Amino acid sequence: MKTRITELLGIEYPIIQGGMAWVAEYHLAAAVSEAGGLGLIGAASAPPEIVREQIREAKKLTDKPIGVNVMLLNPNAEEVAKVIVEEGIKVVTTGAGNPGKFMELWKSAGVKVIPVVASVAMAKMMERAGADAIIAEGTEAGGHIGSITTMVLLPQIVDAVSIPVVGAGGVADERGFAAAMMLGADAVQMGTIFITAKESIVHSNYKQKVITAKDIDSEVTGRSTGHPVRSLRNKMTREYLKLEEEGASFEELEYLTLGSLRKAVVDGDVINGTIMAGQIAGLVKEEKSCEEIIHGIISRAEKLLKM
Ligand code: TUI
Repeated sequence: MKTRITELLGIEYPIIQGGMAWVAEYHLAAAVSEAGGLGLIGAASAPPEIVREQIREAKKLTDKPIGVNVMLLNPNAEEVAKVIVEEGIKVVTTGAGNPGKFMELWKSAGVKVIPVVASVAMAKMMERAGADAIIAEGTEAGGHIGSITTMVLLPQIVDAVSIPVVGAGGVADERGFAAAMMLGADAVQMGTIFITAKESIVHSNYKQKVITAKDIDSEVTGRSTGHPVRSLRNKMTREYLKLEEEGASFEELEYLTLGSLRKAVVDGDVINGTIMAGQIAGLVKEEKSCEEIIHGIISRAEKLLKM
């Protein structure tokens, strides 16, 4: 399946893995790339030397292209940006902000830059700044989110820019994939389904929460802080929302969630930890390998799109 994105990135299938904090480490990234998609290491809040090590480990497992996701709220983002160039990474996705100040560094090193955006205005700004493609992420997505749905965001961004657009938020099977392509996307980005991948190192308690989640089981916390985050409902989200309702300060809320994603992903504490996932978790029913996920979606989507 050839699209502008498969051509741009030199990958077999137009499927990009989300840059999920703690989840997107080298085993998952390498497995997604080996299966023909684009695997990414999520730099999240990791120190630059950890990112370097993750890149090197991924390269031991695959010769195919892998990318790095830079989370722009990370105070180490600048050093991470340099590590990416030093380690010869050729594609970067960014999240939670404007990557403008790193554009020159990356472009002059031949790195393809694909910012995640949640609005048309940001998409246009990124195209002007030299982005090679855009990921349009709807509010259905897990983690840090914007406010409009993939269904309405994606076609509006497709019309507003001429670079390729990747659809994200709410995609976990061939129907979502085909729908995004019909809305004008040249690829999709998926996160939630890869949390449950066999190659994902996420704690089994977390995977089980995703697999057993229903359609209405996610909650958005942090609206009051300007950083809304979607995760599965548990004691943590209830406490957070109660504090927000009581008008708690930014510091108080930050303190509650300090290290909470790690707690869920690494320790399997799905009661006090943060279980970031998209609304599509309700559709994810079993653990599969990255190859089964990607090849299954592509082969079934090819039939749907030929109808
Ligand atoms: O970045 C994500 N998802 C994330 S980042 C993350 S780590 C985190 N944890 C707690 C609080 C905040 C972050 C967990 N999940 N997705 C990509 C994404 N980017 N979604 C929305 C945006 C976005 C939002 C605003 C991109 C640009 C933007 O521009 C605002 C500006 O700077 O003008």
